[in-house]
Amino acid sequence: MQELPNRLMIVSNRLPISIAEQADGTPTIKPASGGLVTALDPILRQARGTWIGWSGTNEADQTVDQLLEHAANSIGYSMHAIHLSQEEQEKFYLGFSNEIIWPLFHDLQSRCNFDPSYWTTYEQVNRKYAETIAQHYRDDTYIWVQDYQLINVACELRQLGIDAHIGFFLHIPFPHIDIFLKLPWREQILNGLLEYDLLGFQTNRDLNNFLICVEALLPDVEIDRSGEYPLILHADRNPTKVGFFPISIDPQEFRAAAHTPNVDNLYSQIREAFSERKIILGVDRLDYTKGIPDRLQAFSALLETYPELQQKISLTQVVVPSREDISEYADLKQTIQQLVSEINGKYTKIGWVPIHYIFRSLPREELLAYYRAAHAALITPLKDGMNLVAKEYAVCGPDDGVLILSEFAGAAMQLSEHSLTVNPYDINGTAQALYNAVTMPRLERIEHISKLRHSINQYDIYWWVDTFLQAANVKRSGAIEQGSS
Ligand code: GDG
Repeated sequence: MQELPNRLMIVSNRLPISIAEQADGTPTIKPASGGLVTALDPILRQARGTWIGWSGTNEADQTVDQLLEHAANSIGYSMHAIHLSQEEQEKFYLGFSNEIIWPLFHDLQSRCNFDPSYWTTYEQVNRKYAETIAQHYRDDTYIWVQDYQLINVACELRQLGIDAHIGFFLHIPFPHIDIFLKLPWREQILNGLLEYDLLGFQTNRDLNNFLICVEALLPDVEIDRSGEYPLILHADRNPTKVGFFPISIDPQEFRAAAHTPNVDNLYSQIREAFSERKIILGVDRLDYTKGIPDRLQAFSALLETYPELQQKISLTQVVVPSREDISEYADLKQTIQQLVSEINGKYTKIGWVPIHYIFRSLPREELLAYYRAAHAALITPLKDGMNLVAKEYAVCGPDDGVLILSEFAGAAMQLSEHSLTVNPYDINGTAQALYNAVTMPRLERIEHISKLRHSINQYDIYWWVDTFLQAANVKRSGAIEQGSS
């Protein structure tokens, strides 16, 4: 029997760090926060872990390697940086990843730019990741690759002769076959995915879409559905196990962080500024998948249809800048700004502005204070892998808050029964859901939010990590169980 893995290596597009300057100007590494890092941190420490990803700096900047080496002791596991040239950042990250896979997998094929040179660079950069993995990998390492930028990593590793156990988790949706077929590199992408031993999707719908594509496009493979997880069998390589593993948050940590004296103070300031008005909250990265313009129009339709709500309700929309180097994103920013000013121009009255628009990343404490102050969260992506904001609001928001959620967010699979679900393309339907949210009896609201919390407590981020690693036959310590397939 071959030597079995007992180390864990996480591979993601970006390393979970940011580089900050100290008071004297020297650069230093700051570990990033966030659900994925928090959940993986203890496992990486136990399993002599390694994290591989792009540092976010330019190719020539070698100081990051030294900084990472020094930081390893305080972080508790090692990190290794991938260096990307300007051209690679443009064609791999902005190009293939974010002008092809991202829009296509979110059902927005008209936004794709199928530039053939993007694929070559995508392959080349995935090879770069594989080469770095190969340098730091040992026979007993389990390699867990994250997300759509790195689909081809297992394929590249196999070509380097690495016969490791490799898992992959797709954080974004997997599209319906009618959309997937448009991809000029559809066979390469499917074959690339089948080089993994375990593939994880966010929802059952994504998993089924994937299986349908495999059956239609790769007639030589067979799917065995007899076990807990479907197995894709190939003639000439290891079987691929597939499953869905909805990602989540650490609800205890969020609740505690939302109730510190600093957040209490910010919360009071927000409540005072809005006096008795109800706050509806939207929080998104700047992205055309998030449905922000449609949402603004729905809010406008609410004010038009129910004028009695004017001056009694406000929308606070936080938009975090993202990918502005891509023209689609720069255009979206303009569209949002224009809609906000049109709606505010039309409805503002003395002492009341209908939309409070925040275009920047808020400090976490302020975001949590907004969650607590919001009567309802309006989360209406056109399509979303999961949407963690929905879970964060349900946990941190008021005990009688309301979640309004797009039926096309992965989170709806778990949370739709106790939220008001909407078709985000239906402006009047979303306006009606908003009306229902502000008029819903308090007891009903309390009951719904407590059921949402119960579900999120049960299926938290630790459940996600455990379930994936169990499916991979990896124990929490990182060791692959003896005798497992
Ligand atoms: C991808 C998939 C999937 C937002 N604004 C601020 C801020 N945030 C934080 C939120 C939340 C995170 O950013 C956003 O997570 P989402 O899940 O909503 O969306 P994506 O970034 O698109 O993530 C998605 C996810 O991967 C995980 O698998 O759910 O479907 O697209 O945690 O709290 N944080 C701070 N200030 C802000 O202004 N500090």
